[in-house]
This record gives sequence, C-alpha cells and structure tokens, in this order.
Amino acid sequence: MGFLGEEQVARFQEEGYLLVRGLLDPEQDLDPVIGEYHGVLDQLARELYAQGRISSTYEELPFSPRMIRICAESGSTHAQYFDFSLPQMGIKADTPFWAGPAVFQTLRSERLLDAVQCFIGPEIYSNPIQHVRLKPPEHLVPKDPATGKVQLGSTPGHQDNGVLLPTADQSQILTVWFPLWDATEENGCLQVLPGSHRQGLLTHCRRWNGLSIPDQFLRLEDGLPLPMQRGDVLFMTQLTCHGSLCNHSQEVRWSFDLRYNPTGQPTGREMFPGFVARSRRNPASELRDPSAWYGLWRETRDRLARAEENPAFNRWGAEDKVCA
Ligand SMILES: O=C(O)CCC(=O)C(=O)O
Ligand SMILES: [Fe+2]
Repeated sequence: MGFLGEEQVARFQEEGYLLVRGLLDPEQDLDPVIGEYHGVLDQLARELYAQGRISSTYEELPFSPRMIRICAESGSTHAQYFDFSLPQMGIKADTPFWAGPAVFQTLRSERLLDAVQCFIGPEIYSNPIQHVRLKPPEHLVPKDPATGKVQLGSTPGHQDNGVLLPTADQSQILTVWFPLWDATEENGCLQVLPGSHRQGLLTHCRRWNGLSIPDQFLRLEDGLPLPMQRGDVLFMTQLTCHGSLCNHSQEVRWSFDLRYNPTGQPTGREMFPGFVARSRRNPASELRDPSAWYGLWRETRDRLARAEENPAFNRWGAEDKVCA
C-alpha cells in the first residue's frame, strides 16, 4: 500500500485533489492517536473540574459524549488544548498544545509518506501548518460569548495557499486530510471544488470564522462533499478550493490536516517548526525522536510568548474592497 499509480497522480493534477481509500491502517496509524487523546481529554477534564468549571470529570462516558458534555458545560470547545500547533495571536507561556508521541508517529507513518512521496518526491518536510480538529455538534456547544457565533463550526471556502505567507507561493505544499472516525455529510465532512486549483490564488477576507474566499468568487454549495471512512486519505494542492459541511450529528467530527513540502522550500510559516519526515539522500537528517518534536514546539511557544510583536501569519489586510 501507499504507492500511487501514475494515473492517480495525473488525476490529482487534473482535479486538484485525490481521495485514496484505505491508505492508512486504522489500527496502526489511527488507534494509537485516539488512545493518546483519551489521556489529553482526561487531563483537560481534571483541570476544568479543579477550576470549578465542570461539575464532574465524566470519566464514565466514552470519548465523544464526554467531550461534548465537557465543552457544553465549560462553554468552550478547547480547540487549542488538543491542537499540535499554536495560535496565530496571543501566545503565552502557558498556551496549551498537544504534540504527543502517537501524533508524531502518525505524521511519520510509512504508509502516508510512501503516498506523499508520489506527489512531492523523497525529500519530505513536515510543514508546521497542521491541525487536529475535534468539532462537536454545532447545536450542542454554546456560542462564543465574544462573537455570538458558533465555535469551531463549518470551515468556510478557502485555499490553503491563502492562509500562508507569500514566501511559500512557489513551494509545493501538499495538504493531507484524514478522519480519525468516519466523516459523513451529517457530521461535517470536507467539500472540494474539482478543478478550482487552476485559477490561481483568489482573494481571501478575514471573517469571524477565519479567512475565506468571498461568495462572489466561490460558491462552496457547488462543491463536492467527500464522505470518508477511517483509513481514507484526501490529498489536495495548495490552490484547491475547499471547506467543510456543518456538524449536525450527535457526535464529534475528528480529523487531522497535515501538510508536506519538499525539504528546503519555504513553509509559509517560518516562525513555527517543521522537520524532515523522510530523506533518502540524508536519512540521518530525519527527525525520529518524538520528544525532540515536542521540544521544538515548546521552544517556539516560549519564544513567541516573549516576543513583543505578533508576527504576521498571512497577507490579507482588512481594507480589501471585496471584503467590505
Ligand atoms: O477539517 C476542516 O474542517 C477543514 C480542513 C481544512 O481546511 C484543511 O485541511 O486544509
Ligand atoms: Fe484548508
């Protein structure tokens, strides 16, 4: 498994995306991550309980209802607590993140990298623009008190190239998205616009739910929903327009989105740490130690917490006319 045929790579180039069914081994690539996140949720529950923000740690509940209960009662989705990246503003010395060993092993999964190699070659760099997304059902989580809007709702239409700095416009950044549990139209699977990568970078506007392409340039409703099962992996170019549906189900929608580029090319987010995931030319340059990976993120957090100015994470100003 893992090696893709020429016709699959050609389809990716033509359509801007490729969905590969059953690429990952759910038991080897996904279950260790799920196990690790049980510990993360447990730790969060204990902390919130100690702070008096929840009335029980809900230990008796399975992961998804436990998380939903904790989010509902504490009034937050705690997205940063679970994420293996840092926020783009307001990083503090105690900003939480999770860069655990099971996550690291999945970023380095041989099956995954064999496939990535078919798109970008054998010198593979793990780009630090990456997220875990644990999205509770929208109707079960309170709205953000600051904005009055749903927290961690559907992802609006965008290109990943729009969320990185122009330094990486010439880089070849491959987006890799997969669900930890089945992603369905009901729980908010991804939607892509086939062929949309051929029109170049579109203008993005900053809205309450992040950067997105305004409606006059992109109708995500015309997109193709891509329900995916555990083990399936979606590959996209950095210019492919995509977003997600809403989570109208009763369970958490859980996914990883990772990115890889050929080693040496700008990542578009140089203030965050990437690493060499595979090198056939210089195998010793590969990062293999999960605690070293955690250390890179920790140092980055501590450095940015001390910084006086917030670095810029994207190119879009608030003043663009189409955004008014
Ligand atoms: O998972 C989502 O809802 C959005 C993911 C996304 O935009 C990405 O992986 O680039
Ligand atoms: Fe995206």
